[in-house]
Amino acid sequence: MAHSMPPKSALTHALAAASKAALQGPRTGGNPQVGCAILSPAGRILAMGYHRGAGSAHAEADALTNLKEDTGSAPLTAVVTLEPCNHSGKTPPCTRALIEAGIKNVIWAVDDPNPKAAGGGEYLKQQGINARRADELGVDESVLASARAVSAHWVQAVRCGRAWTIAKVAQTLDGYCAAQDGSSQWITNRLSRAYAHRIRSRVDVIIAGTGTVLADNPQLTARLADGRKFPQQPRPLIIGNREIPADFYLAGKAEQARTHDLKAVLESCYQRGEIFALLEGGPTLITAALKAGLVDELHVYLAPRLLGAGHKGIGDLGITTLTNSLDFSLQQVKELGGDVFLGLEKEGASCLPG
Ligand code: AOF
Ligand code: ZN
Repeated sequence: MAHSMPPKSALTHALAAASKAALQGPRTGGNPQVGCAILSPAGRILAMGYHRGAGSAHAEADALTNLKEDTGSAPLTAVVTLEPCNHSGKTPPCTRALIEAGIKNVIWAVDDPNPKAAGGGEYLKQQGINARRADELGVDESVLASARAVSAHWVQAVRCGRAWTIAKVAQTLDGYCAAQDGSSQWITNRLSRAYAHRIRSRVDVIIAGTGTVLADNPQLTARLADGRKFPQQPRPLIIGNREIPADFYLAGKAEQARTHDLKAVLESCYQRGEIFALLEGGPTLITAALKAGLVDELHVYLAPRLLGAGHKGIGDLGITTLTNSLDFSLQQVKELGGDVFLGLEKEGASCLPG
């Protein structure tokens, strides 16, 4: 039985607010970004909360802490971007916290794919709470889509058991990442490089092949133009068998996965709580990742120059006919001081069921 549910428009507004609040939490660190709004029976937002990362209060608990108004026995509603958890992990179950706080309606946008925490909705129903997923309630579709987008990468990482993988390619208009003599610093301009560093600060782990490490001696840190480091640094990881000389930046600083099994490496990243992996290069690693269907997101930095020959940014994918092309959908186009950035996501073929 519905306990005086707020009107649909108020639920839509609350879900939009919860999605916005969720994004205040950290993207990296293994836990999802989650936001929560507590509503009065009339649909007024009484409190907001969001999750501040692994080990800290969940969004629901944070919102309940922020609920200062004495609402007596009024039947309150919680609107959450993710299904409330039903487990004791680093924090106690949110289902119980919501019930104890006297919440009567619980609405969420996305089912929790984590088998350890899932089932919160069912449990709430068994306890007599009116627990419903937002799509059953006619909440505005575009607001629902934004709410799903908040945790979509985390959801896919949990379902696939591997990190969401971004591949980066910096190349000329004709697809070269280095000239015939191997010179490659710098194909793209300063603004492109600054943007790429910002992306580095938004991932958990940054992976480079031994070829690139030996050729470029990179630091794989996220830096501002003046050399200062972003507060959030990705973990550097080298993949491949070749030895890295002791006088290289990453020698002794980065772990080396002495394998070519990228899938296993991405699975072990997920196991240690890393949700976003950035494949920094080079072409061999990126090409192998594309061939293996492991690239979820592709970042292409296009410099307005031609080389006509040289080393391709992406190598032979073993595709011989157009119908077998690897297709992406365009998410973002950005002009960066004459360079063009394309942010793309893989079409279909994800490990999501259905
Ligand atoms: C979060 N924040 O706001 C919600 C989450 O180890 P724990 O106790 O922090 O539990 C993490 C799991 O709890 C997470 O994988 C997800 O399934 C669920 N919900 N997690 O980090 C939140 N509501
Ligand atoms: Zn929880």
